[in-house]
Amino acid sequence: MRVFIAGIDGYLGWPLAQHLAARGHTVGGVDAFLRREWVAEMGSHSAIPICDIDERQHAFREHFGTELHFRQGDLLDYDFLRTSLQDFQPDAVVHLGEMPSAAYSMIDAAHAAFTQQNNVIGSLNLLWAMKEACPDAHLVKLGTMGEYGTPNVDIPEGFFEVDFRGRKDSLPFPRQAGSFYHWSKVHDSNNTMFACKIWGLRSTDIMQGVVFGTQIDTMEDDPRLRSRLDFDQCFGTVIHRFCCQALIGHPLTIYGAGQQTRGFLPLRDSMACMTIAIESPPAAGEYRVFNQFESCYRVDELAAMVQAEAENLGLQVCLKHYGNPRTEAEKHYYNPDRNHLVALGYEPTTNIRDEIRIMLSDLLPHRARIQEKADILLPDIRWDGTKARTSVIESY
Ligand code: USQ
Repeated sequence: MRVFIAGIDGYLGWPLAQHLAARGHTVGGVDAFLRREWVAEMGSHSAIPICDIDERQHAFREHFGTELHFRQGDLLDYDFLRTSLQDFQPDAVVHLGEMPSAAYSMIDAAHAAFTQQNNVIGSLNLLWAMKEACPDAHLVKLGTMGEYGTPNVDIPEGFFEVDFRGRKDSLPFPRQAGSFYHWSKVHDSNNTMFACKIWGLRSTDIMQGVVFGTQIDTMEDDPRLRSRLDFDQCFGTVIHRFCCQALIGHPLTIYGAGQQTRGFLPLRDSMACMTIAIESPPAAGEYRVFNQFESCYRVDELAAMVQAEAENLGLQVCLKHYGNPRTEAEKHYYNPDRNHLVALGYEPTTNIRDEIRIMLSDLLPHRARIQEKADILLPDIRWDGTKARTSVIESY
């Protein structure tokens, strides 16, 4: 198949390009390198050094014996996007080209507006560009489990049966997102569902949990094939931050009670799941939703697992509870379904402890890079709009 990846230079995009090429697909994509700029704006850098796109293309050719078709540009530039799709003629388009951080979207009015403009209008452009340039292609759209929030009932995959005043229907499950970023994904889902309905586009909307990990099999030990790994308060997700903190002797920053529960997924499983979606497209006009995660964990359980694995490496690790900069439920019910991918053949590949161990040993040589940025580890972006660095809560 010909697969076009929007956001091909990112944490997920770069390994996905490799994973698909290794399976014999032709891969192309676009990127405006904004992720590199946002992390720099946070005063940080990737813990794992990454190459520029020229070197990445070179390594790609060497390893997979084929070209990575790449163009630099922004999804907000409609003509660029439509022409890129027109020229590449994809069978599938994977949309990873959005601003992915909840915290970044909560900094101030400008960052909230940027997030929604970038994500919602970029995705809308992609829908129109696909309609005009490749209407039969399958859109694999990266959404987030965070669209659903943390309701006090089970979470189905996108839709649920409603029986109301004697009539029944299958309706979108209510969305209760927890940041302006997560709401941007809800708006995308609505627009995608509508485009499938009116134009006959086909789409898989992936509600993905928090992805973690440093490796997929194609990377072998070539540093040019490695993906980025962030640890700042915006672009570092919780397991990544805990692993980086453990390596430099910083307390693991559990926000609040630490009983917040989320779905988590190793990077290699994320690749496998997106590939399953790509290789089993829906019918024209169909909009389907996959919940994509391996297992659910509480934040304090993750901290304990990182601590145990780091101590096996001879490191001393302490866990601390900090005032939660976010407005979120710290103790809640969480029971999402994930049956659609399993029905199509998804089998979890690794266990989380093994993956944490691999991450720690991959990050170990880069301790100095993490240490260099140790002063940006404690968050100061708060959901209430104020800005003050959080501190330890002794009462937990
Ligand atoms: N957390 C801590 N300490 C930290 C960092 C985070 O306790 O140092 C807690 C947060 O309060 C939250 C949980 O860990 O309860 C997860 O936070 P996160 O930053 O790892 O993930 P989140 O903000 O939810 O966003 C990430 C990705 C986003 C994706 C989402 C999937 O950045 O792109 O959409 O995970 S999900 O969480 O299922 O919505």
